[in-house]
Amino acid sequence: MAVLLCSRTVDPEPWRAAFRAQAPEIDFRVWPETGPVEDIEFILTWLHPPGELRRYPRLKAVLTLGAGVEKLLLDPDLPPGIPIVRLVDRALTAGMSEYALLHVLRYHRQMPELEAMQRRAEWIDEVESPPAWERRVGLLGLGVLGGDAAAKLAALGFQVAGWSLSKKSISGVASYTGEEGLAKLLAWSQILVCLLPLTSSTRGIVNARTLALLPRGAFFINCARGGHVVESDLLAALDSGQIAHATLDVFAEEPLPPSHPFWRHPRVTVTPHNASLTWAPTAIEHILANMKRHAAGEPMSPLVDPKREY
Ligand code: NDP
Ligand code: OXD
Repeated sequence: MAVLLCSRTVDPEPWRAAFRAQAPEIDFRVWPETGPVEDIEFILTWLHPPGELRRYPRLKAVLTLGAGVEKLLLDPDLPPGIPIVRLVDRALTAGMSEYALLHVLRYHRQMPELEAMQRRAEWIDEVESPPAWERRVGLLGLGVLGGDAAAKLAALGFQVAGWSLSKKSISGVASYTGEEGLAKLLAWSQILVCLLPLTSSTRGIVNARTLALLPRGAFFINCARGGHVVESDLLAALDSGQIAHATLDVFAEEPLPPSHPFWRHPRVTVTPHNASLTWAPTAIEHILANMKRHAAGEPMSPLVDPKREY
């Protein structure tokens, strides 16, 4: 039995080290040096060459090395009937919550304004921020990442609500579903954080219509995918003051082209798709646990449903 890391972009060394440290008995291989293809039972993948995953006759599962699967699902030649397991990595989850908290707190404490005051060497007495419990934070997506961020924001004292397909029960977090729920959540949210997967239902969900539903002067944080946002609509909303400021980690085109207006917009913070990254030493725990589950005849988790697209 062998495990193959198959990616055009992932540095194999942290994975080699993690397998050596935590599962030295496993024959760990790195594409394109696959060895005999019939040995490969599990493939770890991120941006694999399309069609490649069909070459392995004894493949038991494909395990992703990232949370988003929209690019994986674009491969028209995925091996039929082979389960795809999405990554859940406690370091990735913790890192994403740090990003959400960092930028929510930055808006809550009016840092963009304070930074502008510093640039002008301007001292204004008593710039006041309301207490956290007066601030309403909405999350699009209450899954592994959105759910953790929501719980931590609630623990800080913010009013928190989220939107998902199924109703959630997270302490201190109101749960909305459906089109009506989305409209209610948007009308309520002073700070909106996007942590949805990119699917045909969520592509372009942040657009002129939905941005107009937010309270005037709302803040927007996108740490999910660039495809969730109609960028020209967001720019118009920033320019009209409907959106006071946006923090964007992900873009329709990555790397963000040097001429893109987001780079220099006075009310946009850009980060280079590093809101949170997979951390091999912890991610391997989830991968090994799923391999053990498979060996014990138990279901692996979370399974990607290609029809649902996440
Ligand atoms: P999950 O699958 O755990 O959560 C997705 C959430 O979105 C769930 O709550 C789901 O609802 C909800 N959802 C999906 N479709 C809809 C819909 N049509 N309407 C309403 N709600 C919907 O994903 P993760 O939390 O692990 O990851 C979220 C995304 O974060 C990833 O897909 C990826 O794109 C992005 N990401 C970005 C990173 C970065 O560095 N910028 C790093 C890692 C991830 P339900 O719970 O009912 O299924
Ligand atoms: C992911 C990402 O989906 O890094 O894991 O964007």
